[in-house]
Amino acid sequence: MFSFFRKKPAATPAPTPAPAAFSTSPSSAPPPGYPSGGGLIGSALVQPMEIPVPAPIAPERQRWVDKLSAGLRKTSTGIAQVFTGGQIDDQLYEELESALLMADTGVRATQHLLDEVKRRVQASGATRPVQVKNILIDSLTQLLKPLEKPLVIGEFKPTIIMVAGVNGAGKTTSIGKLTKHLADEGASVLLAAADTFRAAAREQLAVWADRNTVEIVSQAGGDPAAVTFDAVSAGKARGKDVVLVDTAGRLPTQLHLMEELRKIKRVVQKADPTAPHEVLLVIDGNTGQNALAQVRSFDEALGLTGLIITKLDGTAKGGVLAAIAQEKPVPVYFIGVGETLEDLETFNAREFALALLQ
Ligand SMILES: Nc1nc2c(ncn2[C@@H]2O[C@H](COP(=O)(O)OP(=O)(O)OP(=O)(O)O)[C@@H](O)[C@H]2O)c(=O)[nH]1
Ligand SMILES: [Mg+2]
Repeated sequence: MFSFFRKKPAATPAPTPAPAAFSTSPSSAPPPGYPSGGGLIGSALVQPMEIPVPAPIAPERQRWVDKLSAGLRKTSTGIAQVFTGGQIDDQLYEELESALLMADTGVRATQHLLDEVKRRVQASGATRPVQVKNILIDSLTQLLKPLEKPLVIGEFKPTIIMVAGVNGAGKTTSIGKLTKHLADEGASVLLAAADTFRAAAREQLAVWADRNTVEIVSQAGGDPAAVTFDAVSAGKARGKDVVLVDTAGRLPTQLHLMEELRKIKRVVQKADPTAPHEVLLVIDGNTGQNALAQVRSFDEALGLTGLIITKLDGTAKGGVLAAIAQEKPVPVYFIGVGETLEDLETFNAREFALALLQ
């Protein structure tokens, strides 16, 4: 069973899932029609080809992967067309390069994937474009794997989570969805309405608090750092499991607002020297290559521990996760594919690669 969060302390550490996503090992069964363990054709010893075949998705995740796949369709159609021809040639690789760049995979990640795919196509003796696609799914999975990490709840009580990002990225909505998942798993949550900039922001968070019957700390026209200090203190005093701090949207170029974020972090530390335990950046999946600049700037200001990528429904720029993995691999805790509660899920590299390419 997949869990939304990892709870600590666990009675026994959860076993790390075996990365047996694809049958790439030489000992695995060869594709039909190839001799197992090699065979003689004429005077040449022919080894079975090592062409990865994607393993099936866990049944309980299939619906989610279908939804992710539908959301990523605009990103995936361009890439899928590359593999519709009859042969593997320079044109295929050129088209693959353009398609990956168009999907906002970025120059470095695109080059990495191309090199990797070419190397493995040659090593495996693949002859059909569909085999190249399977190799690409596997290579993309490997590239994205370092981004996979569960959010740990329970190691600290309360676990203080700060959420930041540019305007409209989906911070408040993601906090609402997270609250629902946390509350469903029995965790007590307190919300801090530290977006004191927009009047409607407090109300928006209060709606999520009501919906999930969790407490909220907010002040009309208050200072965001003061609200946060009160919330962290209240979270400790009331024995909450999690305090989620919603901050106002801001651009990394708005230096005074970035300084305000640093101040919020400092007061969190004053209220609880072990905190914040998580500093999350929410990124709109339509952002494309600018997402990398956002990750770098917010990381420099706050020291990010994780990302939430929203709005992967309908984006043509889903390749940006590969760019993040290649250039600034901050873990992706959750991805969002819509506005409803079920539309936020944990990030899994293989699911993402399959949803994008299969
Ligand atoms: N399609 C889609 N819409 C989303 C997703 N996540 C959030 N939204 C929508 O994006 C809009 C902005 O979401 P908010 O949660 O208010 O964004 P925010 O980052 O808190 O915005 P500010 O506080 O104004 O900076 C809302 O209309 C959300 O419903 C998603 O995964 N998919
Ligand atoms: Mg908001």
